[in-house]
Amino acid sequence: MAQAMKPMGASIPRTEDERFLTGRGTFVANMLPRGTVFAKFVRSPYAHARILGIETSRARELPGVLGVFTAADLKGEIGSVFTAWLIPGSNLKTPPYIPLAKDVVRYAGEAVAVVVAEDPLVAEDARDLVDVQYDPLPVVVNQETAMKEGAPQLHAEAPKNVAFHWVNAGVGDVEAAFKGADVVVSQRFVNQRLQPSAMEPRAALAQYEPGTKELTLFVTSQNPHVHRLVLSLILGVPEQRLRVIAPDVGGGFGSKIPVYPWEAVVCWLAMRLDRPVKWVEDRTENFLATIHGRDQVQYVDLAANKDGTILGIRIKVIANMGAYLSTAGPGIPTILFGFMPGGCYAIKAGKVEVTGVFTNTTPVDAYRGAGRPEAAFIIERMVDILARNLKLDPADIRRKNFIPADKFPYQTALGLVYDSGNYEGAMRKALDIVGYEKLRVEQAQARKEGRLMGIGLSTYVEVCGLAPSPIATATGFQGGLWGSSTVRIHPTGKVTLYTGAHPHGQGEETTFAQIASTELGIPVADIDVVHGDTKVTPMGMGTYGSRSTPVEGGSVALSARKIRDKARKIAAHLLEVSEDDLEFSDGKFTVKGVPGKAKTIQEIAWAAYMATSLPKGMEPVLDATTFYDPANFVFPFGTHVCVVDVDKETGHVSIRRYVAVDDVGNQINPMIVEGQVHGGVLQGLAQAMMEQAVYDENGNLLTSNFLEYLVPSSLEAPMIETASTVTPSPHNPIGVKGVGETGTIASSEAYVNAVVDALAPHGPVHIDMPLTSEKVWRAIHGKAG
Ligand code: MCN
Repeated sequence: MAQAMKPMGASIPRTEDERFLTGRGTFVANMLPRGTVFAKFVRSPYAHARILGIETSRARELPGVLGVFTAADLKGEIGSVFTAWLIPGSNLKTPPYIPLAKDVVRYAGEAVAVVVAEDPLVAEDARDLVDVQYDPLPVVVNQETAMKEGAPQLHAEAPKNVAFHWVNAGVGDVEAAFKGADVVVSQRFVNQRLQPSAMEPRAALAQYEPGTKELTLFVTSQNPHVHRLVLSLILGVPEQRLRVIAPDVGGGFGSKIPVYPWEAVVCWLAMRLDRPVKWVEDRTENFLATIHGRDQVQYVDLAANKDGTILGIRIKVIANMGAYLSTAGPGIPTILFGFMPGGCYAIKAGKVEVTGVFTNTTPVDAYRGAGRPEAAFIIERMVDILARNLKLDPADIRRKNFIPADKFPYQTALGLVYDSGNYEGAMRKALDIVGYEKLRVEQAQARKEGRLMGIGLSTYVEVCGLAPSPIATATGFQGGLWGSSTVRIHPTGKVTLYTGAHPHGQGEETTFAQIASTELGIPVADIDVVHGDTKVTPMGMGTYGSRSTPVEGGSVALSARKIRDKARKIAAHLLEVSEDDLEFSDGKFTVKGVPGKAKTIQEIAWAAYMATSLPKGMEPVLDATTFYDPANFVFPFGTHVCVVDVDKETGHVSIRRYVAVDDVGNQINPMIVEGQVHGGVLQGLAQAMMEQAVYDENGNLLTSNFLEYLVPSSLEAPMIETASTVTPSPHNPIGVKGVGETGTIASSEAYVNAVVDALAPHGPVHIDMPLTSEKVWRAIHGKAG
């Protein structure tokens, strides 16, 4: 296919899809080095219990079993995994999370032993022969109950199970705002627990080379360099001898950010047994022992004047952290949540208080949006509740309170500086597309006829592009958050681009090539993007928080520009003109006003490697590396509109229209952007419609398979109409904002607003997610839920 001259902005098909669609991807589960043996973990069926003894002899005796190991065998050779987000001023408690539980288990699914066998099925049989004697302890799964006097205690160092208490007092006087208000509306929300359901569960394969003393771990990771750093610390393996490779990874949605203790165990086993050791979890193990997301109880007050001007917001959150703190766990309900509940509005004062609580449940960490969906949900629901209270139109009240487009950069009451935005522009476009005025007329008619039709708006703003390091470390994050890249032009003019990102479905093998291609004029087809191998890529922080494009992609543009600058010098030297006489376009330096006098970037690459005639003192080759720490986050925004019809008799909700207008700054590949919006919207709708992790009072996860834990299929997916506005970010060299989470952040509240609007004026002010038909039916018929 002919190269589009400006690849940035073109909907080029994803280059990585050929191998994915033809079954040629390389996933850990499919790897089988010679001599591989298989690990299976024995996991506790109890949510809270003392371990009285572990009898392993029957398992050991099974032919083909190489060993059964417990905490006693590890003898402290593997340290605890630790949380990497030590929130300052929060009195954070960090009880140890040891790889194999020793005395007490604290959630159903915690590992107590590991079995290794020549065959995976033998390993499973042996796992079932390990006899663990438990003495069950009282269990608590709900975070509000866990804080009550007399509740079961998980960790001695955390009285009342409080893991931390964090306050964002904001920059305005919130109490004064509430005192001066005409109206205060208040609401309790439950943002339910979700189970990330990536297509590929977790897997790890470790291989040790005694000759070089190098340990290689193939693992389903979103951030292989972070895995290497943490594993080297807890295993004591020197970092330079630990190679982490995250090959193709089948989705993560945040759940493959954390370093899990069992990945360390697999490494230890490979060294101990001197055999490649592989562990692949099945879906039930995935649901029990891979992190969960969300799980907040939120108490919110919003103060306003009679005309709808919002004055202040006050929020108290009780966040369920699960039994232990996962890698980014404490940062989600605090740093990623607690600065955003002011949304798109010029609110003068706000305060957010968060208590993180230990319970006998799977640890909670980042799940697509991670804190920001919980924040957007609050403000967008509260604005609708206020509109209903004041009998104002939901679009009008939003318009009235939007931060005006000419007020950016904008300092918010909760302490962030938004980069750029035009909230009213995005809303106008969405309302035009959906035909808002007409829909309201139709709704009035429907109400007269006794039909339930609802229109829900969500005008969201998100913080993403996770960086910059000084801010990240000031919030207690134990690491810099910058982007990295190496762009290497080979003598033949072909390019290898190494990135610190680790795409696992997002498409950066295509979009990063588009960035480099735009800067260098080299066709996308000549640029290969390499990621995921700590031995060959520059140290990088990975893919999450919709950071790859603004941060890692920003670094790609800067590396390519360094090369272009060097190439310009070589071109001037070879053409015997000054650099100012040169123009660069479509991969060619031409001398202004002298047709035909030119050098292509490929010719310059050759010359740079031959090194026979380079400017005095210049190093050979065209190769540049950049570590890029941007000045600030980026803030994508938009308006989503959901239109629903609700069946009075059954409570069934049908989505009639779903319109998403998103502004992610400049778009590198609009087709990929649209794909991300589609996936994200469906993930947010899934939370609103059906997804929910359910524990019984004994801490058993009732939703431990896909029959019980419902994820949407194409049958539940509505037609999603997408459009965009473009407000570039000034915070990175390519003017981009992230898109990977926008859909999830915007869509749950658009749906809930629509359903609650359909039930108004007689229905309740709020229904907690998921809005199952039963709950909606009960709301219509005035029955308690
Ligand atoms: N893009 C673009 N123009 C922009 C912004 C982004 O063309 N202005 C393109 C990017 O170059 C990239 C894609 O859109 O190809 C997403 O980029 P970005 O917004 O930077 O997000 P990340 O790559 O950092 O991905 C993380 C984000 C998150 S946080 C979750 S969770 C998530 C998501 O991406 N998990 C996913 N999307 C996912 N998609 C798949 N298939 N699988 C997952 O696990």
